[in-house]
Amino acid sequence: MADSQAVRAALRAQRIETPSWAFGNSGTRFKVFAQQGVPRDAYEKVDDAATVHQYTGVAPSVALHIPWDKVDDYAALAAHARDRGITLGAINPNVFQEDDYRLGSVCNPDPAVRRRALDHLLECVDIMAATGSRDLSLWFADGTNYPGQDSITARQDRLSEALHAVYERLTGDQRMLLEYKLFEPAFYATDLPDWGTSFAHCVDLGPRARVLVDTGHHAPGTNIEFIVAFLLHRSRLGGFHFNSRFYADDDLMAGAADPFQLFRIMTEIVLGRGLDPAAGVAFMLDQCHNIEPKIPALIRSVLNVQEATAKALLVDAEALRKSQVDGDVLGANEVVMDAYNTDVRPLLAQVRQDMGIDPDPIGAYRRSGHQDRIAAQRVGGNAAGWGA
Ligand code: AOS
Ligand code: ZN
Ligand code: ZN
Ligand code: ZN
Repeated sequence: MADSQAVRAALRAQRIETPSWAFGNSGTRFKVFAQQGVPRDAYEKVDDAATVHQYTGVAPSVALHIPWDKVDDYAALAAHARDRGITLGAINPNVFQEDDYRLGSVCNPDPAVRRRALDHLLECVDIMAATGSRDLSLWFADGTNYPGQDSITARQDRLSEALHAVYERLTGDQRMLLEYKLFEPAFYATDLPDWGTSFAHCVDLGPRARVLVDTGHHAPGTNIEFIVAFLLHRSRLGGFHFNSRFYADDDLMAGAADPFQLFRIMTEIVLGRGLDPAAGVAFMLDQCHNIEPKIPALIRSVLNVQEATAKALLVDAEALRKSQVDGDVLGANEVVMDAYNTDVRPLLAQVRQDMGIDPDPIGAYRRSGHQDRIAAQRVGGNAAGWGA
């Protein structure tokens, strides 16, 4: 059994970043359902992220999306975040929501469109300097819908050119996280469809470029923990977009559909020392809450990641190693399953008490009356960007 003091210290030190867009109204291509009390601007999204941190103690930063969170003064927004006890996290550029991008952004056959997309990416690097963000999270909707529509390799070259131009702008501790996604919105060939493509570009670029694993972006049946272990081992795992899926990029609450998968991922992280800040793995959520209230849904998601982490920390690494060396297949599997089958809720309640927060974050949030207050105060909340 892992040392319980060390387990508790690791859980207190964990950091999970919330996405600003999860606080706004969202939906599907069929309907955006407006909820009461949603933020009206980036400042109120920061407030909501601070509320999630207040109740969980382990969500001290919020990722921004540009231009959904566009403000005149990013340093002022960063100061507002500091006042509320959090910081601004990853910057997510948007090169998918303009008419110009019908045939792609940085992979578009038209050089003028590529230039426009690149300018936005560079603008986001400037914003990182003002917000104090370390990570630029890049996700491209680029791809093609039909065989023959465009040259697959020419598009790879255009992508590489843009990535190099951005990479050269990074300074200090700034990094580039390159996200991949199997399909959607492109349905024939996505330009960054999988971790291998992303990894190849990152290796070309240099050590500041790392792969971003969004758990919802794989083919059904993909062994995500293998990808995680491989990338971590090569110092190319930049971070996660945690969320849950049944079918594709469903963006439901992390750990909702398959808590065992989340545990398996976190087990590879723990065994590969990926929780150590020196490993440089950013633990972020990428979700949208279309039918459930957003703040408690994000609290729930943070707790789900925390529970998976706690179970992963309980894996007896020494016993596991011994079983592996002995070729004891059943014994090794039992070590992992023993940890998974442990009820970690009492342990986490203790960790929260140690941190001076309520041991029951969801209950405490409900009892606080906060949801009713924001519903009364905030009238006319904005869509996160979808269907706006
Ligand atoms: C899109 O599918 C990706 O998951 C993006 O990371 C993200 O959801 C989008 O950039 C929202 O900002
Ligand atoms: Zn994502
Ligand atoms: Zn996604
Ligand atoms: Zn997703």
